[in-house]
Amino acid sequence: MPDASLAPDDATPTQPRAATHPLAIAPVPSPPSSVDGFVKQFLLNLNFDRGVALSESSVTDQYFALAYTVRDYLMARWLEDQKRQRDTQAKGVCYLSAEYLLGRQLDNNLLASRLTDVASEAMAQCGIDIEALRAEEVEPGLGNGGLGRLAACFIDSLATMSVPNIGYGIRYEYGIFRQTFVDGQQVEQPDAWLTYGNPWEFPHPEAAQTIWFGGYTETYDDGGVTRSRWIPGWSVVAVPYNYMVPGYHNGRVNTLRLWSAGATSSFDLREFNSGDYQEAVRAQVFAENISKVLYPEDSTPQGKELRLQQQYFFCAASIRDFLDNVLPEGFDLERLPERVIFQLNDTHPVIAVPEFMRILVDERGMEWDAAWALTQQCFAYTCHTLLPEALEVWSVDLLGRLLPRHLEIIYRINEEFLLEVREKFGDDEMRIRNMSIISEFPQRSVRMAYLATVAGAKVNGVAELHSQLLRDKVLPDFSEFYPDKFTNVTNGVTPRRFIRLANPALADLITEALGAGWTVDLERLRGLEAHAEDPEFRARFAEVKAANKRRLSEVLWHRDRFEVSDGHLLDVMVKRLHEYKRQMLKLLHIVTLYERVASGRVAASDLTPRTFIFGAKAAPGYDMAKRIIHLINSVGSVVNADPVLEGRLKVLFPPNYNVTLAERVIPAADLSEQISLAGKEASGTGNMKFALNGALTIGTDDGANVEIRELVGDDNFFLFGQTEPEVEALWARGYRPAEFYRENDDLRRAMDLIASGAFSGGDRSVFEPIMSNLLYDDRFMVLADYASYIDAQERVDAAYQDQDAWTRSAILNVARCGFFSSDRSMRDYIDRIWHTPPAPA
Ligand code: 26W
Repeated sequence: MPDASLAPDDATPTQPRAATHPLAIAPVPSPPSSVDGFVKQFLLNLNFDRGVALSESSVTDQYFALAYTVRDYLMARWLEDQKRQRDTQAKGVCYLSAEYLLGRQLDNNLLASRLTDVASEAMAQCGIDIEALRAEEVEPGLGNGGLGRLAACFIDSLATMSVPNIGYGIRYEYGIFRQTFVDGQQVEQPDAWLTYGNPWEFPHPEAAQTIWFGGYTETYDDGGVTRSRWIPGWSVVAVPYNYMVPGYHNGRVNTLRLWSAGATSSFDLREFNSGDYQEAVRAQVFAENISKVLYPEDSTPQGKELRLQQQYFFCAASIRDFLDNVLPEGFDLERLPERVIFQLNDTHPVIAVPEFMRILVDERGMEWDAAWALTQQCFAYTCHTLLPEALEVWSVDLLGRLLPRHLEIIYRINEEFLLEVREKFGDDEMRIRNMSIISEFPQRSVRMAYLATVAGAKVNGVAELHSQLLRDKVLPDFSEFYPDKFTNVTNGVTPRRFIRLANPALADLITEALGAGWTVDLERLRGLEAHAEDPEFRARFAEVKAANKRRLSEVLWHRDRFEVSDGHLLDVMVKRLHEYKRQMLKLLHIVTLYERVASGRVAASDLTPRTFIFGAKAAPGYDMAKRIIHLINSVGSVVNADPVLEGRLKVLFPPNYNVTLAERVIPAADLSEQISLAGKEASGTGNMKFALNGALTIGTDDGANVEIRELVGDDNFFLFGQTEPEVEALWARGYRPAEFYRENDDLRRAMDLIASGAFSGGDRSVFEPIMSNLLYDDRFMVLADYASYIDAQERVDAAYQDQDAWTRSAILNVARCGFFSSDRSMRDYIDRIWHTPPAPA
């Protein structure tokens, strides 16, 4: 490890340059929004930035030039917004998130800036197929799943609602792994998304910051007061990369700032001077490692040192960036709560709390109590889970080694907090131990969720049920101690990406029926209720769905050589592979249908034709999840090839499910599978996307399903399974899955068929661990909900027979789900947590 008692750094500070040209007071205006203007700007970019003539240009050149052109149109607005923000000093949101699952940028930015048609026409005039350019974009997969995609929806909504916001995060060099299947088994490949460069980012190496780690602390006398200070041991630099976040049709552009890690140049210099070139390179590599790769675990944190380094790296850079560069010089810190709220997206950025305290107390000389009072106003925490194993903890050992001063600060926060607890609850040692930010077993560690709860002005869950369980089950002592701290904000999704972009045909139909305002006022979808009663509208809606299925079919053929048969019910389960989400329940349904026909108990002609689509990545170290993927693929191979089914059941598992594929799959779906064990899925957001695109949900009483069902009505939702209290009661009585197996004929046959090796070339060992898990050791009670699930699927089959009634239900789902716009989520955050007014125009 490089030693570093070097001066806090050598990166040249940027000097604000005086504006000398008359144009310097305002940004260069946007190019004219005409096809000619666009073509000209595009050719300029192609020639001057890519250095090629149109006749010689590759698709990559053309894509880059197009992206630069769209950027050019947004630039004036972006610069104006940054200036406005500096001038008005309005309160803004700093969203701290380790993940942003953005999806492709080109279409989104065209849509936001009203350039979609102009760009298509301009490309056509240049003899370019814009579709080929769209396909050229590699999506930035800087997130695992729901939490990362939620962050992307939120920053879209904030920009659209003119709320000042900076999204802070990490520019991973490698995002979520690319999934391939080899013999049905998941194989991970690195996601080298930056290979050809990224036209959407603006690197600012001159604005790099030094981030310190390690070392030790010492006390010193400060005019009679004993203070502590940190003598760090080594450092890396954090280079900001800025991304535009355009609002929809409102001329606003916010900023997403992602940090990339590099070596301080002092490293190279010192080592170079001492002649150790190899060592200099090693230091470089060591530093770059920090932002090298996104951790692909999405629920069980591994407690890896590098992950803590990532977390501190981006939090320290972001807090300092805000205090030093966003706030005006000499800003009175006492007024900070009027200027900013730091929203903690899960526990991943919670190390920002002791970092903020350290800056205020150690660097700015503020009294502890004053600094703590500020912290408790400037931070808020969102929890995204209910699984106890997903709550992050860091061992004191590791924290003390990597961030010794932060550990001291956490200890002090805890000490003072526990004193308050004693004051309120008395010396109830059991309770003190339960509430301590430091846990003692199995090793002494810091509970980051507790730290966030104590530090935050507010703590929120992400759906009504989740927030209630958070209060009652996960943090009951805390909700008693801080009765007003806990609140709910139900998740939402952006209608720009998930309706307008993903489902243009539906968007056009809605606009025709309701006018254009719904894109930013999604409750207006209510107006569709009346149209649901109009047979002609239903026919057109059904035609949109059919067209979306054909479009998906083309995509899957092109991508994976899969065929989607006409007239099939499209039954879709896309989400991370996790036992609690219960892909196995879906699979048991499929095997049941197959077994009934294969055994001759049901005629193939009696089956409702269905195509099952799965999309799911498993964490590379999660063996059970990977085995389930293998089983899905194996069942698919057998079912798809067996003539006994007469082509009436198909199982498709396109690899590498991502945002781009989601945008094609969701609009085509008839049935949305949301089948987690009640009390385990915090919210779900896929469920909202499907309902808004006119799929009906088969789901448990879990997460946001509860609210979807309340809104769409029982007649338009296929509910099954135990409720959360029923789950609790069954656990208390003792869950004996083998009894369900013994007593349910269909279930036993399905499981026996899997166990017999029918899907593994006769090998009984491959899937045995899955079967014995379900039978003896399943925390997620798959077998307990099987009968109810099969029953609900039979109701689905029956309902699907009446296509017109089904379509009516689908329309009502769209009409009644306007609540699930992320614009509404943002309003709730603003009202309940942030108290940020929209920036004045
Ligand atoms: C490796 C540590 C780790 C742990 C948890 C990484 C990432 C996570 C995330 C919290 C996983 C996640 O995406 N959670 C999902 O968040 C969504 C947005 O709130 C919810 O809709 C989902 O229910 C929740 O599972």
